[in-house]
Amino acid sequence: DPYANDPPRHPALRVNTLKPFNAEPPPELLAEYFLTPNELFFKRNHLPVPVVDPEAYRLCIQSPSGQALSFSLQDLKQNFPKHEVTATIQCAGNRRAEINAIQNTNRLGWSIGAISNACWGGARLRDVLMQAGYQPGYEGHVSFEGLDQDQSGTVYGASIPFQKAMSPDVDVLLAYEMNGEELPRDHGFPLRVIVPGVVGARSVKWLARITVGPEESKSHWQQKDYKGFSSSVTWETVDFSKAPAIQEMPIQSAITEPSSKTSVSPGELKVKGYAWSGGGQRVIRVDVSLDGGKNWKEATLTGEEQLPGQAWAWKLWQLDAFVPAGTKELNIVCKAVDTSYNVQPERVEPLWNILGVLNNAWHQVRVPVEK
Ligand code: MTE
Ligand code: MO
Repeated sequence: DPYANDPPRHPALRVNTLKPFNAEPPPELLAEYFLTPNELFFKRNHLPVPVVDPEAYRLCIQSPSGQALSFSLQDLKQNFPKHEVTATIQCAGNRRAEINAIQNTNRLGWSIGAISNACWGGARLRDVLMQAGYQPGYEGHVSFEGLDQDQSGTVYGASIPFQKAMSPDVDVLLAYEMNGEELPRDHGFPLRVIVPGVVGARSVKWLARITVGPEESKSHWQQKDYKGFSSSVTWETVDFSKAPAIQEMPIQSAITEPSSKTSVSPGELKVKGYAWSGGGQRVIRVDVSLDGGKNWKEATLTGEEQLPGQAWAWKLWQLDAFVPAGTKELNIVCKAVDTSYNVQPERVEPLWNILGVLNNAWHQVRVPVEK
């Protein structure tokens, strides 16, 4: 069993698949913490978790002249300033369950928990690339390879534009810490990439190798997955070369409380959730409706203040609502707005796509009201 060495996991996680391990925290725990505790942070693995000896570990980087450079963990911790960034990671498949309910994509049916937030600590990728001899001002891509592999030896890989990797404003990290602790095995021990504001798939875990070149990563996950298509595109007609790889993600929000599995009583009601936007765009407002979108109220946002264009972390939100006696059912809806006034689309149906990615429709929770 290639998964025999996977680490132990928290029992509260809702498991999507065991091998590879894919699991999300239940909604009511998700919005309890601005920084998601490491053991509750969602886990998205395509392959078995590799066993890595931190002493023997080396990060390989190809220099501009083609020389193979290698860095130990010690090098990365001692020779580069430690930088901390609070950043939310969201999987492109977050909320795929709502897409699957329209027509099954036969891919992981994530609910609203394929998203979590942490404070990451590590060396800036920019500093390491400069040390390796790279200078800003090149149009290519930075490709990452993981140490996780399938039985044929295929490793996980992804890439980001070189400009993003080198940007002093984007805070791309080679992280060895998560919420002040050593990076857990499920999250990439001993070293992972964190690309703030960008789809989770690019934040490569168990980082083995970095290469710089004119092309994007040749990996399946860069070329044949994590791309967005029109609803009309089928597996017979799809042309993967036609769509760009997802990088920054669109404005998103969801209701974590009350859950659709409960009922509520008339009187005071707390509605809670999260909101986040890609590319460092700040969430400026979350609107909440209890009647399916006829009447709206503004929620109160909480979270860390981050610089404009560097709002990498989600906001948690809360609305203190009142449910009048005699109400039969609540149809709670939320939608967020970011600093560019990007808003979430109302309906999920037009967002349906073969990969089941990028669902950011208004989130809806229906709950019965007790007498
Ligand atoms: N990196 C490696 N090496 N292997 C993987 O399977 N999954 C990616 C990304 N990095 C993955 C990876 C995907 S699709 C996501 S959404 C994030 O890791 C999830 O990060 P997490 O498990 O720390 O939440
Ligand atoms: Mo993902």
